[in-house]
Amino acid sequence: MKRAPVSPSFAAVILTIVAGLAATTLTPSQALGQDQPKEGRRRSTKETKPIDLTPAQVTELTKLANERKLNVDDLMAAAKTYTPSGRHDEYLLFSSGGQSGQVFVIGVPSMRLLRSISVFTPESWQGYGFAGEQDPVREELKINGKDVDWGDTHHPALSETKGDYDGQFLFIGDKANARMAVIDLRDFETKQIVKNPLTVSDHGAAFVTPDTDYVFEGGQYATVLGYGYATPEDYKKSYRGMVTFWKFDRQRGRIDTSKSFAMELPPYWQDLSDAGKLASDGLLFINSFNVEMATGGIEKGNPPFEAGASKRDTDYLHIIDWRKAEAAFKAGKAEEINGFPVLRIATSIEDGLLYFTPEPKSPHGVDVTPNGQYMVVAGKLDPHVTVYSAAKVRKAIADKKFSGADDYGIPILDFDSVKEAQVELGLGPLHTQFDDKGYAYTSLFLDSAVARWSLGGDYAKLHAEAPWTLVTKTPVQYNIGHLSAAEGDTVSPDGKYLIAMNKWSVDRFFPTGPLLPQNFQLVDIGAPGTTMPVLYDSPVGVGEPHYCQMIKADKLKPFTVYPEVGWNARTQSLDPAAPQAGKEGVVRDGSKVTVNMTTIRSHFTPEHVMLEEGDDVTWRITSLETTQDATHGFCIGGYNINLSLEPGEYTEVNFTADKAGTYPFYCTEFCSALHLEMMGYLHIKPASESRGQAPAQSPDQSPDTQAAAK
Ligand code: K7E
Ligand code: CUA
Repeated sequence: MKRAPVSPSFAAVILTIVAGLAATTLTPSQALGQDQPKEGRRRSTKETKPIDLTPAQVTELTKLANERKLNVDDLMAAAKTYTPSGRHDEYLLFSSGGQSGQVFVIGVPSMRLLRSISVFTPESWQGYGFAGEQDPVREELKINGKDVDWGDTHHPALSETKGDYDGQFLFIGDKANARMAVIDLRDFETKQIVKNPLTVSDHGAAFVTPDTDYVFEGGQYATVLGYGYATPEDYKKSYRGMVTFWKFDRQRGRIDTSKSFAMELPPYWQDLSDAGKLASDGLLFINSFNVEMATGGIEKGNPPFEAGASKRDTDYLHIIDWRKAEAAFKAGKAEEINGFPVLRIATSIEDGLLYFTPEPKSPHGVDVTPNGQYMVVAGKLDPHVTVYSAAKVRKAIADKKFSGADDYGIPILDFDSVKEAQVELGLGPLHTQFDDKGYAYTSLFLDSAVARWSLGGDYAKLHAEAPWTLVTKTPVQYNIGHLSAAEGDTVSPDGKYLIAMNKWSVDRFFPTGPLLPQNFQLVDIGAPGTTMPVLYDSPVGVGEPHYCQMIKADKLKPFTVYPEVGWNARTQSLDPAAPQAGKEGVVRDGSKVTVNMTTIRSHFTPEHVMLEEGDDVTWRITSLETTQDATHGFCIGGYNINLSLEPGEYTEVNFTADKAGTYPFYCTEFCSALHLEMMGYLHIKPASESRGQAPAQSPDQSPDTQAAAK
């Protein structure tokens, strides 16, 4: 093989670099990269003065656009979304991660993925669930003693103060396993997972009350509450739905299960939910379908669930007075099921906690307008959205305007007495969001479109259109599920941007085999009227997200490094057990061994750890780093251990040293120029040697003879 000659210019560059290095004496910390990067290196020093394109630049831009086959709309879209290096996004999107069990954080308008937050699925980059055999994450993920190491995340809920996002916490439900997670937005990490003791799966989770007093979790598929058993023949009698009110302790940043309770509901399939606010404060709305109580059985010649559950023209919108329910719970009116307090249906009727009203037809989303005056229900099989008035609901309850009661005796509010409007939008309406101009936006699954329509009442003065009318539709690609406008489910939406969360991407991207990514489309909703263009397609190839929420980025105040060296991220406090610099070492108490380790670029202390086979090991590591982004990893091969040690963080690992040998451990983040040298050895002395014998290595166990035997 012939070697390409080095060009004279390349040689010159190398000579210059070498000469430069020789002329500069690097300090040890420079050599290790421990100094903070210079300001100029950290932030773009890009020109931000107003521009005025010269004719030559216009010509150049036009040429470029034509070469890349971009039209004027494309250029405008690029200008609205392109985010120069070093510039931060205006909004953050917290998206459910569907079957990945995670949450994704995405910048808007750039649509750049900023990070994934591990929630229900162990994930090695974050060291989530890889801290040895008793990792508290893995323990928390167990259900009835089984490892359930994944989730189906659907609905993230940012914590709210007075109905507005406050940027402190994020909650998300696991539909597959009826769990709720609490994420602390100081470090974007999951702090708590609670398992619902009543039901197997859920769907109306997570939603919060306007001050985040409660995070509620509505069910979906009815079961026998508390993991009971009954055949389909006993469906009406034994199966039940539920909604659980998880009490949130903001001070501790945890759900307080001892102050949480649930309400028993009929075995309709409860679906999406929303908490009332302002005009509807104190109420909670939950959709349902399958009020037919179909039990399927296609294998016996019965109509399948999908047909049986769609027979009737209306289902029931559940209206719950959660403050009254809280009072009933505090008054001791709940009964325990599987150790969890539940308000029975009879109590709900007696105390006036629960009312129904008809809603057409197999509804999906219920969404409360920013002023709290209206609830918008989208019926999957109805081309309309139905708008209910909170004032009319309250009046109908007070006046006992009932059209009857359901099979369980729950009063049904007369539809015409609570209905405000019905707006025809198109096929397959699912979910609704709002902006600051008096418009609502509804996703149309079957039409593959986002519908903009005008609200009435107090909103009518904000826009030029007649109230309660369709204004325009923008096609999206394809089969949109949820949508999310900037702060579009709060008391003060921002408008500007909307995300269409499309289930199918079909031809939008290069096909990645038969499994294709989802397509998040950024839609410009800044201009009123009929202009509502799609600006950008962003593939999401890591799970099927359902809902996402978009928060103004400046509301978040995350740590850039942990506040103190030795910080325990699980407790969000300085941990007294964290090893300190100068006090590293191995402490032995019989076969219980504690390794006290610190780390800073580019070494671990100690570098050799001597253990004995069978030792019960507690390995504690403190990162002494205080520099932003100076993250180290720590892995031990063969022991399923990997940590992410962010600056200042302390973590503990537990395992049994049951396989003797000499194991390199190393840093798994490329942290510095001498990252590859950032390693050490774990020596686990065989038990036989400890007993003073020679290692029992028979010749036929050597790798060579094993290979020869094959
Ligand atoms: Cu419509 Cu789970 Cu909110 Cu999916 S759900 S789309
Ligand atoms: Cu620390 Cu690489």
